[in-house]
Amino acid sequence: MLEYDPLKRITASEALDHEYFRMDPPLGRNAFVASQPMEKKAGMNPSVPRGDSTAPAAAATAKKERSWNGRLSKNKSTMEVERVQYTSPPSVTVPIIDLSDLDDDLVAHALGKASEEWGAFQVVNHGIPAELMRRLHEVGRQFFELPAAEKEAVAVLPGSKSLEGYGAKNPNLPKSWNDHLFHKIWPESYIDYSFWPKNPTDYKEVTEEYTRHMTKLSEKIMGCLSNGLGLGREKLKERLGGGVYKLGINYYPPSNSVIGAPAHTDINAFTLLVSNGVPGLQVFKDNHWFDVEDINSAVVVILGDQIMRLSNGRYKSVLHRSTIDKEKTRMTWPVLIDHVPGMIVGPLPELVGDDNPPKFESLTLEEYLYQSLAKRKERKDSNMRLGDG
Ligand SMILES: O=C(O)CCC(=O)C(=O)O
Repeated sequence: MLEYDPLKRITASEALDHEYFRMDPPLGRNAFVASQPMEKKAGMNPSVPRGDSTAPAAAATAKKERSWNGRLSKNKSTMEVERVQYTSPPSVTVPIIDLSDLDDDLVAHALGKASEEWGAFQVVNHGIPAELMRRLHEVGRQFFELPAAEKEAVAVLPGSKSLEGYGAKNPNLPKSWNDHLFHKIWPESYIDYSFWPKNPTDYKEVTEEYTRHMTKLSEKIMGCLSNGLGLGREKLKERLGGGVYKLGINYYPPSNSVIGAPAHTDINAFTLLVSNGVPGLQVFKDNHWFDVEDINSAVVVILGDQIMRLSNGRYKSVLHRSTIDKEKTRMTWPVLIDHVPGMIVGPLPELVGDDNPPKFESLTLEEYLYQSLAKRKERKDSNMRLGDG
């Protein structure tokens, strides 16, 4: 099994093999090139603490500030991802937006700004009950702790392109950088319950309740994102055709590997992600990887390629990745929102004009997915021709 062993060199194409199918990697391996080290605290030797849990004292004191970074080795055909500790992270952070603020215009403005500058933000006071979050975590954990044979009862069907179901980590399969579960949750007519676990028995009830809250939150966010573009609140929701919602659960057991989810942008419209409190998500901005602070009960909003296209490039599709903890299991629950099949993925007509021509082609969702996945494959093949395979 190929793992991102910090001390082992891997080729670029091996790294790309780990990219998730949702990735249309505009940065591909450049993502690693660009992730040059952030400034280091004078006197710290970054190579000393790397991958060492027995830890020089500095490792403990700087734990909160720790950040992982990918580094390209001098030899262009190989890539080394190594653990590097930085003690002077940039002082800015992914914006945190309080949704309980009564001033809707202010909230919409903050969301729009974060979407333009980062393509990611966190929302707090979103109205999802803490008890529901606790139950969501609990049923997810219980499912992943079942014996393999029981999880296989809802396994991804062999040869299936939908990727719905349970999959164990497998470097030869797309979207398989970790153990995961993935299925549609909304609208009802799109759901295939055969991929929903029967064990634990309250999985369905909890997931349905969570879905009700997620659709409400997502509609609020779409309203703000529309307003941020100077459009009516319903605009984005209409363009998505109301949206199709999928729930993923990512399960990263403790490991000495550095990277859990490799760098990617999301091919969907946007993603609402919660974690079990073990940090690891990072977003890329201005040539730096930024740790996303793990805030109890916050929902991280990650904008994807579809929103970038709708907004004609005003909103960013953020490159992100996640790291693995050496001691604790990390779990995340992304809810992915997509256009409904048949809807047009392309710049909103209100946002284009003579002095602002469309930056993206308008395609149906199916054409768009086909093209994005084909481009991804092309890049991968070309990397192999360049000898990185
Ligand atoms: O688990 C994480 O922190 C990130 C997961 C992710 O990027 C994804 O599921 O697309």
